[in-house]
Amino acid sequence: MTREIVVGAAQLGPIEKEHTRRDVVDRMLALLHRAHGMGCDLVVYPELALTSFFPRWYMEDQAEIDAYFEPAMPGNETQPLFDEAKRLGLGFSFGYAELAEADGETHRFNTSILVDKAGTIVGKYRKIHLPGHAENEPYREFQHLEKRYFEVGDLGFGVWPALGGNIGMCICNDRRWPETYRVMGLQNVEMVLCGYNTPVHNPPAPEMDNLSNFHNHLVMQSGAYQNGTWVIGVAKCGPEAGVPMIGQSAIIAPSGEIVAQATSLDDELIVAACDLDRCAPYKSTVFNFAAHRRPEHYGLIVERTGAEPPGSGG
Ligand code: CDV
Repeated sequence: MTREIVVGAAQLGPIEKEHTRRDVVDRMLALLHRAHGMGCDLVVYPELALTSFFPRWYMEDQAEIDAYFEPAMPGNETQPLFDEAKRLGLGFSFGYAELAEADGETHRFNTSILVDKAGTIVGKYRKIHLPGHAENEPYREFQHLEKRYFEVGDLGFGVWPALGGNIGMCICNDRRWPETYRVMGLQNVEMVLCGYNTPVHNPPAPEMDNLSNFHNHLVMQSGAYQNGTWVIGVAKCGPEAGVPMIGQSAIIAPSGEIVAQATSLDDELIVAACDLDRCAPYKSTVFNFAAHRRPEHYGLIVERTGAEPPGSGG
């Protein structure tokens, strides 16, 4: 018997400032229903799925900023998604801006959750690789202020037993870093869920703009193959607030091959039956970590030269 998870990658098109949570949840429910009709077990939505990608705007007023955050999950607006997914027997995952209270202090994270078929949140991840900058940079056509609005995630890259497999999460920029997949690979991950908001244009490095789609797939396909895992990459895409963002959401097999890919820049569901047993041949041969990986010989402890790499980030 195969260990199969039928996955729906639920790409979202643009969400504008004036769209309410209710508007967005209605769109997510429409994709959920389509996924149910196609026999899905799990529906994966993008990073910061509930609102427009607000780090593109410089804001100083904390109340204005906090209007993009969720103080509770589920909250009033997201409860219908939890209820309907549970009624239909579907697991799901999505990203949101999390307002968390701990030890009398307020924290803000770029977060994603994994919800099982019973409607229970079984996994939470807080984005670690926050791209962009913390201060207004007026030279940019649009800002990327994740470093202003979020703290670095404090939960590590977890892997959870769920839906019959080992499932991990990362968020957008995390997918560009090999450590992301490897840390989960070392925990025997079989499926990595990754939502993203990626503008076509990168203000500090415009010469890379025409490679945006290529780099998106390059990193996820490499991460899948090098760790023998499925990777589900899901975009929020299209011209949002006038900023074009890439789509090409993809379901990627442990071979590194793309088995399903979105073709629009709008709300779209792509579906694939993901056999988790396709991970084992990679994990037990080419990427058998115990047999072949030699971290003790990698020379990780090096004397610092004092030279810092050029540039301050993207
Ligand atoms: N949301 C993101 O993390 N976006 C980055 C952009 C800024 C490059 C990404 O890596 O896609």
